[in-house]
Amino acid sequence: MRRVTWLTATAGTILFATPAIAAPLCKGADAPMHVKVDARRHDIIVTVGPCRIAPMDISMSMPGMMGSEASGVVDIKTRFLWPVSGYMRSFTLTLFDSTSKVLPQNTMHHLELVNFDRRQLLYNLAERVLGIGEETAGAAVPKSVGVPLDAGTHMGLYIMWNNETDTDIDGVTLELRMRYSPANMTPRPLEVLPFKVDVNLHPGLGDAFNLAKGGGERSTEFSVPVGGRLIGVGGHLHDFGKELRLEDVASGKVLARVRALRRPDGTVIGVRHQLFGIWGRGPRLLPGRQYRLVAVYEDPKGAEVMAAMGVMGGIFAPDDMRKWPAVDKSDPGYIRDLEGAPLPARQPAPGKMP
Ligand SMILES: [Cu+2]
Repeated sequence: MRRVTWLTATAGTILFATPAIAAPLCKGADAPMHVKVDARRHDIIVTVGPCRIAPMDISMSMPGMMGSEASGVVDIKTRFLWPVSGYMRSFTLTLFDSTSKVLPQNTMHHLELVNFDRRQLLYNLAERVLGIGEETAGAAVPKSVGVPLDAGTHMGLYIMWNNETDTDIDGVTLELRMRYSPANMTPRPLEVLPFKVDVNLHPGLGDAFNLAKGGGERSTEFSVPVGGRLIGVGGHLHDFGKELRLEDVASGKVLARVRALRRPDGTVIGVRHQLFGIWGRGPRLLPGRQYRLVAVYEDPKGAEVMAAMGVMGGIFAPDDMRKWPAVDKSDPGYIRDLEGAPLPARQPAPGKMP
């Protein structure tokens, strides 16, 4: 508790002491960053800033597309070592201005907490422990569950700002507070890891796709290298998205379904989550069996659907953590996913996908 107070006070003092000097733009790996452990509360507090946030480059944004997905541009890519062994189980995100006043959540467009040392269940890509969008301020899982993380794990914090005004926002500090269960907790928490399937995965190049007039479906098939149970699913869809379905290929049975919250014109407000409970009836995924993710789109006005996306995310409890495949950091896809690929000078006109 004392350490937290000290941290806030220090940030405030520095900022008040230098009111005339603008904070740096904080590009790439170049951002002031601090990692603190509040051992009494079991909190890890990561702060980034103070940073100056430049107005968004309008030429980078495309209608219906998230800025980072369109351009591959991430403002901040800081790295740090995870400070303590345990099981992460909740987070809260707060943004402050130079006077320590809380800023609206949408000052940040997107944030990712990356674990470079562990791959994703389906892909040899760095694990995304957290993904926080403009509307997410926090989330938690019960104490009986947690994401295992060891002290010394190579972590990254990727941040994309969102400044829709035409002037700089100065002195912004981002605070990500994560609660963990200690490694020696008894009973030991159920180990859970992020689950992610993308219907159109192209690491570092963007996962958007187009659909014919009125919409349609896009799907992908996959298998899992280690069995386990899904204890919750959510998803990511763009405008005109209707639902994401996880199916067993052989039986055709729908194992999980998440629906978009839509306005009558088809614009998407959000995607509903489906929680199965920790010891509940969540679908069990078996190694060697084929599964299918289907993304469904429908435009009520019957226009072509441009720049759609379909990603199911969730929480996966593996049957045997020791069977989790090792990450290959030399794989070109792994590298490209983290670096992003430079865009060609001119975007080709979006055409129909086969
Ligand atoms: Cu998207």
